[in-house]
Amino acid sequence: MRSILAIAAITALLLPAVAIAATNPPFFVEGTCKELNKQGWGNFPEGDPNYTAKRDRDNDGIACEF
Ligand SMILES: [Ca+2]
Repeated sequence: MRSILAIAAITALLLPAVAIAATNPPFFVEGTCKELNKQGWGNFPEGDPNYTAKRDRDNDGIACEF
């Protein structure tokens, strides 16, 4: 019983981190903005591994806007 509670507590602690990580990949992913947006990824700020000038056509510092 105690181990089940420990697993539940650990899961509750880790879930928000997983949700944040799933929002945008922390590494560069290949693909066009259209493809990335379709997967729910986008709005990459400058400095993000997925920010490139090519993906920021309006040059406002945010790539692949939704
Ligand atoms: Ca932009």
